[in-house]
Amino acid sequence: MRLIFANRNYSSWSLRAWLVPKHFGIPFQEELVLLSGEGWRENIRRLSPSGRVPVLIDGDLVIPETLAIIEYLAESFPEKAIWPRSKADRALARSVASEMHGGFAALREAAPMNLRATHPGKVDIDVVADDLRRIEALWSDLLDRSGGPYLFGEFSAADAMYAPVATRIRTYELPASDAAQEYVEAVYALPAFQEWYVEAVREPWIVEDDEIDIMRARAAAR
Ligand SMILES: N[C@@H](CCC(=O)N[C@@H](CS)C(=O)NCC(=O)O)C(=O)O
Repeated sequence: MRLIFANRNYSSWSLRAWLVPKHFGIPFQEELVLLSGEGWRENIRRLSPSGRVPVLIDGDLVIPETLAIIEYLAESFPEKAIWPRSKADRALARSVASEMHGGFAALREAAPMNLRATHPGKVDIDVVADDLRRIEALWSDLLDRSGGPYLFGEFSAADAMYAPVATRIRTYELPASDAAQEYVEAVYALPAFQEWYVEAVREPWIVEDDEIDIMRARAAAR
């Protein structure tokens, strides 16, 4: 099984899909593609029918889309609690994972994942306030219910989906309650996350569209 993913520093969907097999000890080959440089889009298109990564390749099967990759892994390795064990928790975990997948566009656009950077005060909080409010409420309900440290107690696919949000809170020093900060720390403390992070901060490539200083300069020039 091969997982093709993009720049560890910037690619939030890649991080989500990678954390699951890595945390659950599922063997897979890793293949990095870049989101910059000549011909990068064509290169991804050659490997992924959607032209996007992550993409999981298992024999003849080529699966793009993060949630589909996670479901495929969960079905292939039912002995691993990729989704929580209880039916009610599984329903809630899938619900918040879908909410992440389809939502929070303002936060994703205004605060791109950038693991190696520290950019306090550069995100317009008014733009992301609604998304942050909902994420805080969702995290706090689930953490109260489970007792933490992860959304359903043990780390699950739901946490993989929200890990990039945790990094945005840290990178941009977004306002967050104590409980949310504690959750951010739990994400950073996960050994699989650390493995990704250590590699991410060493990457030399710059993706201009995901650099907030460049985004702000472009917006100011408009
Ligand atoms: N809906 C896709 C989104 C994947 C996605 O947008 N990936 C970005 C990298 S984080 C990408 O491939 N971008 C390439 C492009 O936009 O051309 C998923 O869930 O996997």
